[in-house]
Amino acid sequence: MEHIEHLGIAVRDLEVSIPIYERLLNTKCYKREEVVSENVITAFFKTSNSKIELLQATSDESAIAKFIEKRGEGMHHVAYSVTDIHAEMQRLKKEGFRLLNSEPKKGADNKLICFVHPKDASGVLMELCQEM
Ligand code: CMX
Repeated sequence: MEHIEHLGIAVRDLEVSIPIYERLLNTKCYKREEVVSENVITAFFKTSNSKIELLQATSDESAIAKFIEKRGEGMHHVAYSVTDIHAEMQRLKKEGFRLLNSEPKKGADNKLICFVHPKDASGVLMELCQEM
């Protein structure tokens, strides 16, 4: 695990939340991207050395829709940058962490990603991400 690559925030409506984050961070959203496989649309913000990903569900089946229904809008996941996602997945598996996907999948912003169950990380959904 290298550094926090981004923080993921679940929102109901990007049209509402993007302007809020633009005013809050004093920077424009630099990218919007739909991840069809995850049923989400994402919007990204960068500050000097940090990145925020807003996530809006595109269907009721989305993890984001379920999360918001249960817990409301807010912090959804913490993503760590890794150089070798396969090696890191192997290591975490050996350490007894439950991985939520058995193979890395393609995420937003040119990343290969894998999630670790929040119940194994003190209530925080963790994401590994490797630059593609
Ligand atoms: N952070 C912390 N806890 C979470 C959570 C989250 N993001 N999502 C769910 N939980 C908690 C629930 O509150 C619940 O806790 P309790 O049992 O104490 O109530 C527990 O985890 C199980 O949740 P659930 O609602 O019964 O199970 P779900 O079917 O919602 O699955 C999870 C939860 C994490 C396994 C599922 O959301 C998942 O596989 N997530 C990974 C994929 C994902 O999140 N994709 C969207 C983002 C994509 C992207 O970044 O591009």
